Amino acid sequence: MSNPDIWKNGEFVAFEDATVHVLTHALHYGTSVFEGVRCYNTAKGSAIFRHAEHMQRLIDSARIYRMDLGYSQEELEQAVIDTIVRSGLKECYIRPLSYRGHGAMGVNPYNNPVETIIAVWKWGAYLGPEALENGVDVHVASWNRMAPNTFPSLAKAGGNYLNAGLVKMDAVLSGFTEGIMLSTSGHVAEGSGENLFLVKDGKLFTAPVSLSILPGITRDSICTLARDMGLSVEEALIPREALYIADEVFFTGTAAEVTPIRSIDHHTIGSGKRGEITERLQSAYFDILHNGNDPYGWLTPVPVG
Ligand code: PPE
Repeated sequence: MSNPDIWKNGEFVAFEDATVHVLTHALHYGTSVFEGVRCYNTAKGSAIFRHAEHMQRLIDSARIYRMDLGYSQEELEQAVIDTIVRSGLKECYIRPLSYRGHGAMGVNPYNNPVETIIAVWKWGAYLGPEALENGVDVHVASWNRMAPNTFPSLAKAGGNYLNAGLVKMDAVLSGFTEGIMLSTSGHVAEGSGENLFLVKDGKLFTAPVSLSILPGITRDSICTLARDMGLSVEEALIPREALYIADEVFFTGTAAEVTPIRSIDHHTIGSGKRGEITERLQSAYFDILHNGNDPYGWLTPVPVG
């Protein structure tokens, strides 16, 4: 099957034709904002997980960077649905991206048109096929998360991922699956493409948004699921060494879903197996995504196929 058509500035173009000029502003200065969303082939039909929240975050990211997308949230939501339907994919990863195109060179982003594309593709388990069950081996990254008031972390911007890419390359070169970033204050922040939760004595802890993390939509979903199970969830300043003595640690993200962490800096976490609370939260999360049980109204049906 050929690659799905890409939605670009309101029209569909063939995958091969969805190109940009080499003087595209975003290539030179990182001036793009994007989203990562998943559509699941649930037992009740294809559905996008937390579609409105993702499109709202795209709009917020654009607002922070003074980019006028030229589309309403409803139009963007519909464009995503149309792109999926056209692809025929019952299940896919969705990548909306808005960027400063080709206009005037120089740092000043004004005078470069804002372009928007939506691409979809099949994307399996982000951190490896066995990661969801067996967990991943990670280390604490030598690169920190950006300092507050440098790069806005509430914007999911292309430029932020230069930092994430350094973290990921270091991890891979050292034989780990992922790196955990500390904040500039030395507290546990998040992974290169995931938020992080720690479980200690039956309670969940995760970094506050003020540590320059991306406010993850999966993070928010897991907080809700955990609280509704009667578990305590606290946003806290987590010291690095608390990771080593945690009972359970796991990543959350659209791509990574809920991935257990098996070891950190060669310290085995808990028993070295997926923890009980991690497993309960994973099951609750997948019950929505796989079985289509949706008590929170988090699924948007997509009439595909
Ligand atoms: N932190 C970062 C830095 C991040 O990139 C993501 C998502 C998250 C946390 C989790 O956010 P959310 O998806 O809303 O729960 N990372 C996206 C991109 C991954 C990629 O390699 O590309 C994703 O998971 O879609």
